[in-house]
Amino acid sequence: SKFKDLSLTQRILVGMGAGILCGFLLRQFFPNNELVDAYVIQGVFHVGGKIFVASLQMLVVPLVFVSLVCGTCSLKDASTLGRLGGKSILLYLLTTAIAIALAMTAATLIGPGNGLDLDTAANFNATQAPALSQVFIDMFPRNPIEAMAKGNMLQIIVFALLFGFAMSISGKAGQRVSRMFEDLSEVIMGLVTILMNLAPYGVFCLLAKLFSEMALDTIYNLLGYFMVVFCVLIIHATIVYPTLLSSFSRLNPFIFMKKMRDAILFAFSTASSNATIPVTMETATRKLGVKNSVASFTVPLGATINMDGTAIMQGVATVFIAQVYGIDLSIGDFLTVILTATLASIGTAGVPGVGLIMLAMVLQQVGLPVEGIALIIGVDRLLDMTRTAVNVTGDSMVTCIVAKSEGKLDVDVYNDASAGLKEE
Ligand code: DAS
Repeated sequence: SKFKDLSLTQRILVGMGAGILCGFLLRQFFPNNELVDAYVIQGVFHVGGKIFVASLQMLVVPLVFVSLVCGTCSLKDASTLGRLGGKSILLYLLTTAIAIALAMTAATLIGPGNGLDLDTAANFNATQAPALSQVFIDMFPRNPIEAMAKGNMLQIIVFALLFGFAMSISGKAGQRVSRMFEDLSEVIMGLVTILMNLAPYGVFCLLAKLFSEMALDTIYNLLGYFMVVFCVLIIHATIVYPTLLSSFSRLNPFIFMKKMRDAILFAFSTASSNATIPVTMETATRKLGVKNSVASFTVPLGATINMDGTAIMQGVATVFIAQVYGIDLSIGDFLTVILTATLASIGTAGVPGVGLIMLAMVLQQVGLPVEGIALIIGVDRLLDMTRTAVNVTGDSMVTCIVAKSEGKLDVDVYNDASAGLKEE
């Protein structure tokens, strides 16, 4: 019963700590043990982790569609929507460009790839990320049910915006439907709260499996690359974001980071911004006081097009690979990487490992060997988890700035330390 008395965040941290410890112990005392591997690691941990992530992903489409329809319907006029869209997209692209510029500067100054002769034996089959023009064409769903079945976030966002706007101009019928959607939204948020209680067990399985299989020696001989990415991620989240948040919106960044803990832990454990959307939405609306009409738009949009953490990895990886292959990057190449990585993040969903797929597109743009990705795959999982936590933090930070600028952030709720906790 002591465990039950802990807050959700504390229970998640216990689950993570136990998972990491258990992973290390299994790796230490039962290395290459078929039974342990088959029944414990591939059995309990793998299945448990997959069920946990799937249960979160199960909520994403209904939650995003219903809350965005409600949000759009309550906006009433298209000009507010236009302003919301403009501000959030501009801030998302700006923070991503800052992130990648910071990353490339750090990697160039530190030079983690200089003088390294790593064997590039492993090869990497680069699956193409979509071209930007194709992304804009694909934003409009030919079949909204198909878009939902496939979880195509941008198509769901576009359909929900149109549907919600149509409701707001449909008089009585629209009002009746919107009341139903408001109730549906409440029920789905109730589902989120239920599933969040599964988190300690889910993150235990995810981390136990990860740390029972992680070959730490790959991190060792890629320590330079690993540390540069990790440090820039931490700097971006703890210096750039608080600076932007306090200068753009006068909100206390310490309160923000404290309230973001659950969403950050979920993003880190699942390495998926999309799977974390339910928690990010719950955090933004119930803990940070953001009105649903803003969060329902900026959170799913951010999870799809805003990936500052990913851009940081891509910036460092591009410079690192160029250094390993002894290729000099010109200023033009730097700008190309910044533009390509920022635009590449628009077309890809926030799921595990998508950063590497986009990196292939960036490397091709500057004529670097794509197989250079094989150099860094070994340490990508832990970096993916960390950069996903930064991606989600960036989405929420822009959400707060945009909401505050539109007068749709309840500052009393934001400053109330206990806001949103009673539901747990
Ligand atoms: N895991 C991706 C996300 O969910 C980020 C990445 O792959 O870089 O945001």
